[in-house]
Amino acid sequence: GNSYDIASIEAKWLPRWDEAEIFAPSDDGSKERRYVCDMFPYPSGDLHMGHAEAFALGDVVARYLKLKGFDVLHPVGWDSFGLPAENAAIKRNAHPAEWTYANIDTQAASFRRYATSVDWSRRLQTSDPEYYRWTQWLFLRFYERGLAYRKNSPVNWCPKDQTVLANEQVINGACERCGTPVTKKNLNQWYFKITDYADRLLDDMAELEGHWPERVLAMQRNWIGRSQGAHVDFAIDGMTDPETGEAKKVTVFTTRPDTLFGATFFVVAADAALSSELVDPEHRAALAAYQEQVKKLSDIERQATDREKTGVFLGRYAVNPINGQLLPVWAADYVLADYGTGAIMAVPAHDQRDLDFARAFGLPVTVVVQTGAEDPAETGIAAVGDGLLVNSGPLDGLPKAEAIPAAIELVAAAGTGEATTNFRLRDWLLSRQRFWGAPIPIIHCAECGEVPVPDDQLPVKLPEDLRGEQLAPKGTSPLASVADWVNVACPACGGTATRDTDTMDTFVDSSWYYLRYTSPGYTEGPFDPAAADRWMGVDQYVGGVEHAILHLLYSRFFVKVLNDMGLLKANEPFKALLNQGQVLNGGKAMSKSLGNGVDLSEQLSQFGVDAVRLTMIFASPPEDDVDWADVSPAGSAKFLARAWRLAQDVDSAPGTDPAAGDPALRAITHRTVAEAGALMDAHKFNVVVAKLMELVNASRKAIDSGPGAQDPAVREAAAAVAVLLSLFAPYTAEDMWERLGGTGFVAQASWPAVEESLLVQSTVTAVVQIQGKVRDRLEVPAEVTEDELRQLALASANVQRALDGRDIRTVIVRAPKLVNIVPA
Ligand code: ANZ
Ligand code: ZN
Repeated sequence: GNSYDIASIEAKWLPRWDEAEIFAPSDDGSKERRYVCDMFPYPSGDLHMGHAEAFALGDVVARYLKLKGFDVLHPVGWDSFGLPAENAAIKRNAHPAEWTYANIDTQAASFRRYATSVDWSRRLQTSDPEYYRWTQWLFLRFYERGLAYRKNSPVNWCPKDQTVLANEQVINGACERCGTPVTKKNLNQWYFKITDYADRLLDDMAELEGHWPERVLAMQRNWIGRSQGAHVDFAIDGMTDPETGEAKKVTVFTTRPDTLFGATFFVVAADAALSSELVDPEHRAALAAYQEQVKKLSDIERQATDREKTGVFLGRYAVNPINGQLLPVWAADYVLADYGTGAIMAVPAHDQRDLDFARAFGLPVTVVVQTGAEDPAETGIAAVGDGLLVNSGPLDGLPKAEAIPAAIELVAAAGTGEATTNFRLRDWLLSRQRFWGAPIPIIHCAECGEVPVPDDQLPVKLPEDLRGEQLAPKGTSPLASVADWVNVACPACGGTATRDTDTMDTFVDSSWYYLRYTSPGYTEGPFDPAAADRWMGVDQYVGGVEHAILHLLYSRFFVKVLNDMGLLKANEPFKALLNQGQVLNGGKAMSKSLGNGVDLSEQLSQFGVDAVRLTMIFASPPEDDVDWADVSPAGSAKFLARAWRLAQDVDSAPGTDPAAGDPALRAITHRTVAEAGALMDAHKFNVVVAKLMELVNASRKAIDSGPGAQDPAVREAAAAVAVLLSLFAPYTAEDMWERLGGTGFVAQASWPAVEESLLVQSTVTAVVQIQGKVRDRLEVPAEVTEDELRQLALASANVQRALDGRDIRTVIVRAPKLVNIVPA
């Protein structure tokens, strides 16, 4: 029919695409490869508006590269382990797999309907045993290399979810998932030694510069937090180390060894074992009480600069190695147990936190750098700037930059210190006391200790019969209660042993899924190294900025380890990263509590998939937020109908030579295609849509009041619209393509060829006057610059003749239309 009915167009094409499966890459080397990957979704409920935005963007990139002739890998999968599934299972007395796989089915159907150009044959789910077998295999390879280890230490504990959390999962002191304030608990936990890679994770960011959003790079840099400084040893007066028999030593980390002479007291982290070790009997009770208080605080709260300083004197004195001065030793919460050495020399004149503490407890303040600032003891403002050293013996007179190495040399010569680099990055805590994750493939044997599960016994599968209350958090993993799962023979000695009952953080699963996509059925390893080398790194990764730290850093770590293992040539997982903006409603993030959620499936039913996709893309540049209250999917649908009608109206035979067509429309078509290509490369997708709208208007005008529907230029324009539109609105474009007699599916078409001769800029007539009298008329490009036009005017034979050798006083240029020459 001749009316645009998107519902029937969708119903017509979806099954045909499904059947044709045109989005699998050939992977035969006949074309250059490109890998476009969307961050895979978590299967909670159906797809939402945020997914619609992200997947539209990834799909536009993938479809564009395919039209441009690349062999494109664009896969799909699900990040399907995790707490929400477990919580849902507890509530519904079900197994987490039931909820998970039902949601995946729902999302997969929506995904197909959304017309994403993905290769369904590579689909994966991280909770499939065939997948987590290899997650466990990777864990064991890390373990063999000493990159996975277990230690007892204070960890972030969510009292509600009854599980540990990585530092990255604690947001402003609260559990990322449920918002409950996080506490500390001493537990035996598994870690990945990501700190071994801190330097490389930082230095290799140079390769990503310009291809990743700068703010993401900045966040990673800050998270890794490399700082150069020194370790300096302080002896504790009157205390001997029982092990060495020598004086007890405590090492501090400082970035300002130049201020050693300004140290007036010494602080150890209240929650570090060290403070209990150092405290004298008289102050033990006070310390214990203080420690109880500190336990309740998050690291963020502890470091907040505006908090009142608290602490306890430990009854001891540390000896400053540079001048022998005795410094009172305090325990306080503003020093963190797991940063540096957990102990500091306090220099109140030049460090604000130390100054606040000194003022709270009446400790002395000694200025050692003359910064020009007023006395910190008076103003309460630490002098952090540059200056020359004073009160510092051999360092006096040196500027800070020279005093730092000089001070390090002094302590090094005395054997009491050395230069060092410190990182903020901590090892990755990966064990979770929860059920719905990959079990850690380790067996604990009283005789043999930790014994890896042999590779040929992988996967260590989750029991299938736990449900409901049996999964409820109890502080230990629910797996611990399944006796016939836990008790096994030791693979080494055959004696009775028990399985590790923790599961892995789901960020382990998502650290390598993009590698599995390159060879999803591979049975010899997590991925076929040859396939991974063909496709990696990902040319365009698309996903939310909420993953700026955790997921991206962990994936980068995994790739570097795999590279070191010789399994992978790539050194970085994602060559380019695009962070889509959020979809808001009324200027605010959609949320249940605000009641401003917009249901994706309702939008799709009301306006059609194409209109929703187009609206997402047209609303803003990809990185910017889209406010759904400000956009018009109805307007998008109207435009799509207009585009679609062009193809209906074309009235020339397929295959007619466009060269015979209207030159003006042809020029617009070819210019649009050329500009669209450049804009796509620059990720200005919204501007491409605007250009496309102009082309549709020009084509409509050509039909209605121009050369008419039989002109071959109209057919050419409509075909270009169909191909370009297929990036954003695949259903409408496909239907146009069919009507125009295109071969195959529009997604298999080529990006339209641009005839350079048609790109010649349009010209205008410039008038050249001498003293107001017209002397010449020049045909010049509409985009001519003032300089160019001046040159052209002065070079004109008519102008030269009229000037007749006279000097020129001034030339007034109004590009592109007028030049006025005033002779001397
Ligand atoms: C003396 C000093 C004097 C310091 C001065 C700073 C300024 P970044 O740059 O973040 O690495 N520090 C060391 N370990 C700490 C811990 N566990 N908890 C809290 N603070 C700690 O910071 C390094 C500086 O932070 C170190 O240098 C130390 O204070 C403090 F004018 O040493 B400084
Ligand atoms: Zn054993």
